[in-house]
Amino acid sequence: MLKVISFKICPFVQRVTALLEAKQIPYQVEYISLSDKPQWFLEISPNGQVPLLVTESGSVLFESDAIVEYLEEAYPALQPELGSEQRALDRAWSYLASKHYLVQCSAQRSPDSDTLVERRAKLDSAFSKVDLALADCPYFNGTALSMVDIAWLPLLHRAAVIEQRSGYDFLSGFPKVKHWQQALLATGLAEKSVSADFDDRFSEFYLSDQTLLGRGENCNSNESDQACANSSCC
Ligand SMILES: N[C@@H](CCC(=O)N[C@@H](CS)C(=O)NCC(=O)O)C(=O)O
Repeated sequence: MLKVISFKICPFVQRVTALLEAKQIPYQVEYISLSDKPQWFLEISPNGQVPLLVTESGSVLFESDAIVEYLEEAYPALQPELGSEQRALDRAWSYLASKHYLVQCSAQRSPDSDTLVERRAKLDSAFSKVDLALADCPYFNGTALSMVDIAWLPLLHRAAVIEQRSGYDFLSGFPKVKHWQQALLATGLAEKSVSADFDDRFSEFYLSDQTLLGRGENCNSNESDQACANSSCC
């Protein structure tokens, strides 16, 4: 059986597990601590990072882009009918998502509002581009789930957890992305592709009292909307 070496709140891992779930490919998960990487992991991971995918033949694949391409080629494709151009476009839109995983991580960890505004601007530029590219269909390529949906899922899932737990909406101003987020969450792939304690582990790290969002001092949270409307903070 395939095995994924994982860290619980890693978005690059979630892209891989979401694809495995979407394709209904059985797999095992082994979690490691990134602050105390086990020796066996360092020996098999060329970049010292998760995710790793151990294939049925025992090869160790690394780099999430390479892993999802392998899964798309080696197992029945999500959209087998796509031509080369569309596949290239899908890879490019997927790249726009994964390039922003760490941007989102750092925005979520913002210690103060100036930092959040600055980091959010980078995320907004990606969300605004994809908002323009989305049609009125539930998923990126229409009614069938695509590789692009899988790549954006970690960003949209994290935005949902942040909104649910802090009231702050990273997707405000992007109505089509918001619809897309709801359609993707409705598939159940977000929960299935993370551990049962994901929301708590994620919140412990991103919504601690060291972060602006964790302290509830942000300006578009539900609780602070009224206060912010009456002050110069936003
Ligand atoms: N380019 C890598 C990035 C993966 C990555 O950044 N993983 C993080 C966790 S989210 C990691 O393993 N960090 C540990 C480290 O860099 O030492 C990929 O796409 O797989």
